[in-house]
Amino acid sequence: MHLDHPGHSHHGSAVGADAHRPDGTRRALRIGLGGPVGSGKTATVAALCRELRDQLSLAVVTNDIYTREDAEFLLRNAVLPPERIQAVETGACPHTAIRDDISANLEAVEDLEDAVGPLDLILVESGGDNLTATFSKGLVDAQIFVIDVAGGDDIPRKGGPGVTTADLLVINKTDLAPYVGSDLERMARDAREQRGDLPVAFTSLTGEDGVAPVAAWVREQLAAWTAAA
Ligand SMILES: Nc1nc2c(ncn2[C@@H]2O[C@H](COP(=O)(O)OP(=O)(O)O)[C@@H](O)[C@H]2O)c(=O)[nH]1
Ligand SMILES: [Mg+2]
Repeated sequence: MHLDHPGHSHHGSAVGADAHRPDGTRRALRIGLGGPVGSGKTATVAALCRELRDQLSLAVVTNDIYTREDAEFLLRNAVLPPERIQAVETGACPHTAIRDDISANLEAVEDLEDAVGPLDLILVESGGDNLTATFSKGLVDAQIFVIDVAGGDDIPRKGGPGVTTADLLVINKTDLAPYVGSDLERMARDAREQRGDLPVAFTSLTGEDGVAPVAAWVREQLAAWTAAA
């Protein structure tokens, strides 16, 4: 339990919101993925879909500023059938669409549940922003913040709400650490200092099964969600 992070349930897990739809059926667990542009959010979503789609009923919402590029990448790579992927175009401010005016995202989530539900899990990828973008708790039940080692190994030390409060911090592209001179030990130490007991996963999505630690965390969240419902 993390007493310094309100909103955490008594199960030692991030999820704790109302697990039911108005008609009494259990709704999907919603997990947000935020973080700077290029850190590997879409790659993480794609890898999670491949890892989980055989056991779970999944859908994805993407947020792009003016395009549908992330959704198109997921479609091109056939990680899910097209009817399970919805794109929200956010205009100039991607953080607004996941934090302040979440109506378009909520509509996308609800449309997916109506169209292809019942769903176990909906992944919502943010449009990519700076280090301050976090999801409204009205939109997602838990959030992952994705940074990468090539963005500089001082990012965990600099903190910010994403790094400090996300339910899971993913530090991606560990395969690049030797080339960009990033010190993974130092990143782990700094992250621990900022986050206390909140978990951190180091990933490299170029490797076989590189998303495994994130998938394991998602499965834990889902188990807690199902137990609560
Ligand atoms: N070397 C390496 N490249 C990665 C990794 N994960 C993602 N990438 C690449 O980084 C670029 C940006 O990834 P993307 O998922 O689109 O980032 P997003 O903007 O956060 O959604 C793409 O070219 C990916 O192929 C990784 O673990 N290692
Ligand atoms: Mg993306």
